[in-house]
Amino acid sequence: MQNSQLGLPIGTTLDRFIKRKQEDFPFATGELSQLLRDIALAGKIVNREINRAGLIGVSGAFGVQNVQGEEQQKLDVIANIRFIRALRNGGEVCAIISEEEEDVIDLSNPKGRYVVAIDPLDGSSNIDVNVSIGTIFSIYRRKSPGGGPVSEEDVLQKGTEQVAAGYLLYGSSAMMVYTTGRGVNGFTYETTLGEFFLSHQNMTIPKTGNIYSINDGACRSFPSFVNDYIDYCKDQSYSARYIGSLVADFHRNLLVGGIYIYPTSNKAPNGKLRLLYECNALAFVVEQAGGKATNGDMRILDIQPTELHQRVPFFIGPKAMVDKAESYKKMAAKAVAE
Ligand code: P6P
Repeated sequence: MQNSQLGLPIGTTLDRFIKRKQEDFPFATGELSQLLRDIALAGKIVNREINRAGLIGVSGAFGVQNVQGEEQQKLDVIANIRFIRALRNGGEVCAIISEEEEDVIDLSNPKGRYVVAIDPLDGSSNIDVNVSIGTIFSIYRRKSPGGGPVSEEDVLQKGTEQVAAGYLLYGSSAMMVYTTGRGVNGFTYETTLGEFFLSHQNMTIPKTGNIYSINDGACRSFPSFVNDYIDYCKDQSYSARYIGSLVADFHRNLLVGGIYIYPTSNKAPNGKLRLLYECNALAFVVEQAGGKATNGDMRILDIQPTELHQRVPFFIGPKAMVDKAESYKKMAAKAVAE
């Protein structure tokens, strides 16, 4: 073995990266850095629970439906508790919007400058079949003056107001991917050291791709333009890849190029995915990686939320692929107008 191979650098930890990037923000006071660390810590804990779910009796349904009318899995509840506790104890957050909570959680923290919208465990129906799942988070600044209760203006903010966003992926390896508006970076969890290490620096989505991700089983009730686009993908011999776990599907498409679509359907007249704690975060990440995210008509980040658990149709991927899908909507509208 050459000397040069002895003591190879182990790379940059998430903590060191956050601190280094904080220096890019001259007026940063370290609170956002601490908040990102709090999220990473909760992610480590949830990852541990997921990895041993089958052994400690926390797989399977919890036996309660959440506000969405979806069957809560035990790990949904555990992840929700873990992230709320980490954010509350971290002291940087004044309010939390969670998929698993009907109302905003006001932490009554006068010092909390940030609002966090989170899907604690997305894709949890896949837990028992050992398919990758994830956590999705958005971070906003509090708008109203500190000290009083949080207000609607703090909670229903456009995606353009995000100061940071990202996801944790509990997959073949656990990862944390996030942006603070200056590019996207990915960190892989080294379990023996209990640290996230920088593994994917300045992530950019390919200009195009040959993967399309959509639940084709629902195509009978898709808008016609969506089926026209799916036919186009088939004519191009694209690959259909759909795991049924948004974070896993998005992460793959971010790395190799592909479009993910959750359109309106009979079962989901406004689409299924939630604007505040699923779509806005991934839209921020994909735009920072050079991609695009719309509801089929307008930029996701420009949508003014009107309710906490608002759903939107979701088209996300390389700009060229999203534009192509939208061109079929425009053609369909033109045909109707003529
Ligand atoms: P369907 C999981 O419930 C989720 O929110 C996403 O992770 C996933 O992409 C989608 O729903 C799957 O929904 O209707 O295709 O089963």
